Amino acid sequence: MTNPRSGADILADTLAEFGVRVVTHVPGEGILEILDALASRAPQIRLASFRHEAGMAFAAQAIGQLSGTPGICLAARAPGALNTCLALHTADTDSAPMILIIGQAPTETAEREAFLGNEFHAAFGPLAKWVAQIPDAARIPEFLSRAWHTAISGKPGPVVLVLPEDVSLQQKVAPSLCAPRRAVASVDMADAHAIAEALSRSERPIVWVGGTGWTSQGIGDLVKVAERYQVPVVTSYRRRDLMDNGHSHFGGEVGIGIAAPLARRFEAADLVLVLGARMGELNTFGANVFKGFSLLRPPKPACKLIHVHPGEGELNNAYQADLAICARPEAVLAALVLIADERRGRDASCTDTPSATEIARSTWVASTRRERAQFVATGECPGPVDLRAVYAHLRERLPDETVVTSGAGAYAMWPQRYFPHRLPNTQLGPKSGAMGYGLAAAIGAALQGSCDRPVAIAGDGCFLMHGEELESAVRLGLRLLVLVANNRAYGAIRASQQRMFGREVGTRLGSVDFVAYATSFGAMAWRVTATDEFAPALDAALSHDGVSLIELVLPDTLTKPVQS
Ligand SMILES: Cc1ncc(C[n+]2csc(CCOP(=O)(O)OP(=O)(O)O)c2C)c(N)n1
Ligand SMILES: [Mg+2]
Repeated sequence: MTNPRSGADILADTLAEFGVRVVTHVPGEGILEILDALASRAPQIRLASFRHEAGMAFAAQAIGQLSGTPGICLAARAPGALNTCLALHTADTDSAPMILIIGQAPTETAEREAFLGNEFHAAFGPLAKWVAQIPDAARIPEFLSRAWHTAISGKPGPVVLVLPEDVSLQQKVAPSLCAPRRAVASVDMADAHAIAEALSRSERPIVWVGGTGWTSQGIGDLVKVAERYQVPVVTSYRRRDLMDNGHSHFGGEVGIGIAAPLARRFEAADLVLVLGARMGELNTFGANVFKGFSLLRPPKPACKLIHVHPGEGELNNAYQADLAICARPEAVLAALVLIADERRGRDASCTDTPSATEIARSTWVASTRRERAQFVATGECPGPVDLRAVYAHLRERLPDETVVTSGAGAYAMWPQRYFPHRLPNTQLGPKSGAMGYGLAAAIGAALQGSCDRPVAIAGDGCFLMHGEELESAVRLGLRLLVLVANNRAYGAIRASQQRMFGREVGTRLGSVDFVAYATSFGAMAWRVTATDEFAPALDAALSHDGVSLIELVLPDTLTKPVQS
């Protein structure tokens, strides 16, 4: 464009040119010009105002994770901006692309301890992939393009752009740009053949998938690889949606709460092929131990380890892989499908008698599946509300594409065990362990249009960390459902205190009337005190064209499911 425009207009135009459809925010000093400019791009860009910066940033994180392109949020100067820290940390741990744009005090006040100012490089440097202050309105498209690329490339994550007020006001000529496409590292065919060979020679392999940005082609190829090579597939913590949990080759989920038989499978495995997953502490918890790096022994596990990840910084960290490949997992899966098809064509004329290795591998797949089926069919839930029945019924009633979110707490381990996912991008749960995430993430999913009615599952503690966003959801006219598992306690922490000290300190919570709380914001709400009250409450909640909440009244002592 050849006409001078204000910095705020250049930013709004560039976001529109990049295809951004939603910008979340809490208004305030430093971003008033930007909000005003964005308001004139409606309805192409929807501005969604939140009650708390954590809420708007969690929502942007969710949009980024679901869409694969950066979720965009706007925060006012220091107090607003600094409220987003946990959401940035969550975007980092969850590999979710997002861009936080912060209004900054005018440049003329630099180094004078400006009111509401902050040195954002120092504050956000450890949390974001890149923090940059834009010095000139003419360079806004350039900075946004680089921020976009940085957020989606390698291991996706959060980027922070700081825009001083005077730069928003500058009148400059700036270029028009399109959003940069993800630069995809492809895989060397020799490496792909080496992986195919390792899978074919293995008797007890595990394919472990994780990470974000998966294409539908990649999800389809994953199933083909599982079936053609006869391998069980497990997912990273809170990425159970990467494979249909009902598939004959789905073996479960690693991370906190891993099923004991699955952990034993890792001890017995002769090959672990990791595709897109991060091999940090969270994903390597052992069974019944709150401790990472137990699933596989660092730095060199007993089995052969092949690790594929698009971010080179994720490779050869705590674990040294026998083969470390910097590539998108989908590229490797596509190559493996190709190799399997070629082999099938070549071997078509030969007799189809399976080798001893192939028989061993099929037996391994079937027994992994049997153990998984047993894990989800067993266990008990004491008290008048049987959470097993609640989640079974919820699964039955919700469409497969429903996005289900959660935060942190013992309550989240019930859906983890008893609520299966069938489609990709239907699960959002913070790998950071951020309480208060679920409702805001569900709002993000609703704004993104990922499904008709996202469902947030929260504990009483977790929900009230950002329950105020119910008002945002009602005001924004969204359809969503919140389940609050109310045990009047920080139950997960109380359980740890009981285990470690034999007593509890500061983990008992007061009684809250969640139905009155929700209705005060304009939502509809129901209380469930016995299992058979859940189905009618859910019917009513799902027939409400707006925000619904169901409080599940649980025993004080109820925490996570007990592993058998
Ligand atoms: C923001 C934040 N603060 C503190 C914690 C520590 N923490 C983890 S779980 C938990 C209790 C969660 O309580 P609730 O949501 O009621 O679930 P419950 O464990 O009772 O099922 C706490 C305090 C955390 N993970 N995140
Ligand atoms: Mg609780």
